[in-house]
Amino acid sequence: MKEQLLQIRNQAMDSLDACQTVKELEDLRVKVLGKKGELTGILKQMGKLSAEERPVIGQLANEVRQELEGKIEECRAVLKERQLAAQLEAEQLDVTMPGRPFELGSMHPLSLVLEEIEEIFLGMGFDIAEGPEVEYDYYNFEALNLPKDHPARDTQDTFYITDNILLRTQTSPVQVRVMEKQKPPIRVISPGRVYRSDAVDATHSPVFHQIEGLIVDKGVTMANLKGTLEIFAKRLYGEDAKTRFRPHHFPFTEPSAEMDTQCFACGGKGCRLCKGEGWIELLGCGMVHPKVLKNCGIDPEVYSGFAFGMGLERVVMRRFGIDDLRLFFENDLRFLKQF
Ligand code: 2NM
Repeated sequence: MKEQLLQIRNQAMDSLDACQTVKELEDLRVKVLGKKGELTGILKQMGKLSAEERPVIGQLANEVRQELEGKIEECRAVLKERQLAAQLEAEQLDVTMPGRPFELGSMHPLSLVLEEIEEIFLGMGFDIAEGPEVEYDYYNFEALNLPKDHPARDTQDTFYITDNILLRTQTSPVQVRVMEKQKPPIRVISPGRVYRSDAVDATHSPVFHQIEGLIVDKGVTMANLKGTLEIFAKRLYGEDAKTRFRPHHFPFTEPSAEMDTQCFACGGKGCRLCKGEGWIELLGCGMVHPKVLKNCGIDPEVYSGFAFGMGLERVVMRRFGIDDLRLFFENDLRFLKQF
């Protein structure tokens, strides 16, 4: 029996050294030390032994068990470590690999100049107001003193959605909404997309951008209008910028005017850029018509105001020497990357 025990021990020791995985090791442990294992098999035969032999063999069996258990745990630790090392090797990340390349975008030229203009007016105490692009006929025309038979309401210019709903042709409806909601003093600009049913060419697009402005308070005069817009022109084009006002007509203002800036290319002598005029139109403006104030719930006997409006595209085209409006809307990266 002693021989058997030693043989089990020696065989198990050899098999242990050959184990490659934790699973193999566990199988071996069950085979030798488990409830139905080799060592247990020996112990079950202890009854056959004499009273003298029994404690000797018993002690030996315990020693073999302890020795094997110790060795198994040793092996288990080594194998676990080896397994972890192999896993870490297999899942290694190469942190020196180059990342996926990406391209940095740039501001659209319209946004670039719009932000600049917004900053100028914010600096003069204006707020920025926004409103719907799909608008009621009332806000786009009626409230602004454009009667039903006015040529600017012609279906040739306006995209109608239903009889009384349309795509706004200007951003003034935003200002009508501000005047309805807010008591004077009012000082807002309203930048945004507007729509006109025009065929596309180098100077026309069915969608373009306007910036309109409005001040309403007690005692606002034409002098305030001129002063404010002259300062705006100087902030936009430099302190040397020269301006002039010409009489004009808009249904929503009375009196009305257009403001020109002296051509910066020729200094007013007349050139290709200003078409020989020496001046370039920048914006339309005027004192808000009393009927418009009244339509918006503001008493024209107490309050007065001035308003103005300009097209963003033309300002940006002049700034960067862009000769075709379509470039703004075609999203050609060769164009956009230049800004
Ligand atoms: C322009 C020219 C002149 C204008 C008028 C108003 C409102 F809502 F107050 F009546 N907003 N914008 C206006 C006046 C716009 O654009 C060329």
